[in-house]
Amino acid sequence: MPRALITGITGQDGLYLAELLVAKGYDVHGVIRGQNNPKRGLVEDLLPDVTLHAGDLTDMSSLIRALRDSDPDEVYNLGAVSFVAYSWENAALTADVTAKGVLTVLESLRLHCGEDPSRVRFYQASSSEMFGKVQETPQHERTLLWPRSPYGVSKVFGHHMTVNYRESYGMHASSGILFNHESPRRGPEFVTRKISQAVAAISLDRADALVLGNLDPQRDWGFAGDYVEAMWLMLQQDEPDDYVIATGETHSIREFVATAFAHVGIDDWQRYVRQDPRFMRPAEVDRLVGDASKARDKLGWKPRVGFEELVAMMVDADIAALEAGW
Ligand code: NDP
Ligand code: GDR
Repeated sequence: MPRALITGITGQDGLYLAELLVAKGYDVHGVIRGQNNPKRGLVEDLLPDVTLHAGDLTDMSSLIRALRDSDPDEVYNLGAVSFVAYSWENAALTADVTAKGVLTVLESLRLHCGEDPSRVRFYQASSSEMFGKVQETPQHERTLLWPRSPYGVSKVFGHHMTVNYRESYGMHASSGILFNHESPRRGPEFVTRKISQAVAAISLDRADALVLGNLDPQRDWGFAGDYVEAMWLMLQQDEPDDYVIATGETHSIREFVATAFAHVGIDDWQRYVRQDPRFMRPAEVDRLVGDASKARDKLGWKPRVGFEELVAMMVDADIAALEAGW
């Protein structure tokens, strides 16, 4: 039975990845932080066979213990301060967790592996935010990185460290440069979930406004369930490598809003939407669209869920949750 250790198991991707690995017959372990993490119950209910280890990306000894106790074949580093807007308010914390945390995991793993550095395979959750002020379109694995936020800068550090540990020590370390991926499990601070929750509430007459920031940015949005499969595929390759994971389609926030309202039969969505400078960012990433042809050719990966299906899935899930009184 293969064993996997996941950091960030309480997050959107951690939950989908853990489900995928359990379904594939893995013995799954997760790192959980905090003395009374409110998401522990969620993980335990959803994934009763998963073993949780107390740990934090800023605490190396906790990671060494988690590695020793789980003895994994594969490590997926998904833990991060992942909300871009928050990263300006907490830049140093973001650097500690999202940047230096990657080095801490890599170094713990290198020590854990001893004589055979490629014994445990490693996945780093890199991001399309590294492309930031994009230097070419669509973005691919060799596109110049130009991050626009403390989060993006931190992800660039983690990405280069992963490549560096692969090149320096021969570790089987791969980096997935994932474009935005969403789901009904997306945190409510991210724009897609904020929209789906508000549209669901408005459609049930339980709210009358949706307050957003900039409606012009464009994102390449896919479904998180599809994207965790790409993470797993990367670690099944003989050679470690870096891969862009994306749909190749881009839509503006405005289009996401219009599609979500249209799904509940509201065409005059403008009457519900207000803009507030509070949600504008000091530097914006205007337009992202990824070229995932390397992943398609080498991993045989392609996305299954399209844009409209994704929007409908999220709005429907939020309507169901409201109706069920969750
Ligand atoms: P989430 O924000 O949903 O999850 C983040 C996870 O990181 C949570 O489990 C959180 O734990 C954990 N975490 C935060 N701080 C620490 C810490 N100090 N020590 C240990 N764990 C910590 O993110 P997603 O699931 O959406 O994303 C997963 C990864 O992929 C992240 O690294 C993100 O930056 C990256 N990424 C995400 C994309 C997306 O579109 N979703 C696209 C590209 C990259 P807790 O519950 O305790 O807060
Ligand atoms: P992003 O996701 O920054 O792309 O990072 P987010 O959903 O937060 O923002 C997307 C775009 O929407 C604009 N926007 C708003 N955003 C939020 N959160 N709230 C608003 O009210 C709002 N109004 C407009 C933003 O300005 C931005 O342009 C996500 C995270 O998951 C990262 O961890 C990951 O690396 C990247 O995706 C790829």
